[in-house]
Amino acid sequence: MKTPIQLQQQNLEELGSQMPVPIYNRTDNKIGIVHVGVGGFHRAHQAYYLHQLRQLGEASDWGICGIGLREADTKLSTILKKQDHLYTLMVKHPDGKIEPQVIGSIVDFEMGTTSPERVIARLANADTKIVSLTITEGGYNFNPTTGKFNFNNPDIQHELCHPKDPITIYGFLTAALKRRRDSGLPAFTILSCDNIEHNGDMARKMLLAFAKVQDEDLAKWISQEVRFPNSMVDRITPVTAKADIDTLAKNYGVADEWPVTCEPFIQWVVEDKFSNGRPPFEKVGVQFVPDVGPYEKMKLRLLNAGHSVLGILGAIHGHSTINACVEDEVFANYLRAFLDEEATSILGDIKGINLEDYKDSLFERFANPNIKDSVSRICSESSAKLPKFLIPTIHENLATVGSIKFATLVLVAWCYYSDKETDQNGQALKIVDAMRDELHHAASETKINSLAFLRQENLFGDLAKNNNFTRIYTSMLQELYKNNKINKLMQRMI
Ligand code: CS2
Repeated sequence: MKTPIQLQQQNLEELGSQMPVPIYNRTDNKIGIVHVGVGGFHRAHQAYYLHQLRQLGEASDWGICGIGLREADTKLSTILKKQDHLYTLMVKHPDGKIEPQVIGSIVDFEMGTTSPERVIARLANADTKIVSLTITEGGYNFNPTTGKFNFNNPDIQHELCHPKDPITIYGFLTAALKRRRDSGLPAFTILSCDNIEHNGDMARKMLLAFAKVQDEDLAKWISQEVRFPNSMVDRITPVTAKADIDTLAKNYGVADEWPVTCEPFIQWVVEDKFSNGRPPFEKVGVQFVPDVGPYEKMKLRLLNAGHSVLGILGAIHGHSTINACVEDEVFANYLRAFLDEEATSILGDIKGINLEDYKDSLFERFANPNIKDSVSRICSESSAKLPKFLIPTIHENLATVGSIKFATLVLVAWCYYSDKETDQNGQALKIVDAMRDELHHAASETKINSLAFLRQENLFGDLAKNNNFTRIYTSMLQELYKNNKINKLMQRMI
């Protein structure tokens, strides 16, 4: 094998014979977007949209500076620096075709853990017009049941006492917005791109809750000047595997230490309310609508919830990928039943969307065998995801006396998953969850009290007190704990 070419600006011309590369000038453009939480998803989604615009000769004032606020971001920061912030996006088609291309829209990166002042300065820079976020469902720091800001978080306590030493997104945003206000600069837009219903409204509510305690006047200025568009984002982006890095080196002669893989599908629906301008994203297919609510709800309650249904049930059954789950007829039928009987009825009509077609397309996307999206990625941080993707559907169906059984079995399986931490064949599960210990502790009391897992009110609300729910939950739980196979329980229900 020829030595692969290092992915770097100076090698772009040479790499251009292997795959499409940026044809725009990356050195003299302004940084108009600061993005917090650069993971695979941001690189496959927003950064890709921007890259497409720049390839068209547009948006030269909208370079992206990535920001990492967690130690764990150090690795990507180091790799991106080495690669002049270039990376390869490998779009994987269901027929096995891979379309790689080099993305150049990220032009800088700063770490809040080691260089907080540089991060604040970047956010407070006059060129910064949008601060976008993919800080994950858990990053918003609110109690899922009460919807209130969690002031007990020790990092939040720290930054409230030491505003000059921020740790979380809230400390950094208020420090930067204060600096902008004091120097007469306009505010930036805060654009949430996380899988949370009304994500922009949520970001606003949480930031204002924090800012009010820190500085009442600043909170007032933020509430008047900062716009928080809601947005619905979509592109399945699995965790990069070593095999992807090897494929790039072997088949395309490119040495990229952290490429991103994704499906061909991409969607972004945004409310057109920006404080300080925006790139002409509509030119590359972004939809601007007055109210994102119905689109967000559809995506979260069908796609994301669908993922969780397959993920949690699949994990304890022993499936390791999402495509393996939908290839299994029992799982596919079960998912369809959940979507049709429990998730669709609460959505109502959505302008321009045929929900039957949308659900069909989910099956095609989940079945992409080339993506190999892992069940463990889907199950990771379930304590932040299920209260947004699945549990509200149960509450809404309980209120209207709709069906709840398909979603309930997922909670039962989640209890088993958290208790045993193995699948039903005794294989250890890879559990990644900020609440892993609490979940395990609560679930392990199930033997003594069948409702023990549900007593975590911050996750489940008052489900433990709802007899219509607990009746179904308890009988399913007993079946599963008798070691009946999950697919047999599922089969009986469809
Ligand atoms: C997934 C999402 O994390 C999850 O559980 O459902 O990451 C999903 O792949 C994306 O939201 C797709 O847009």
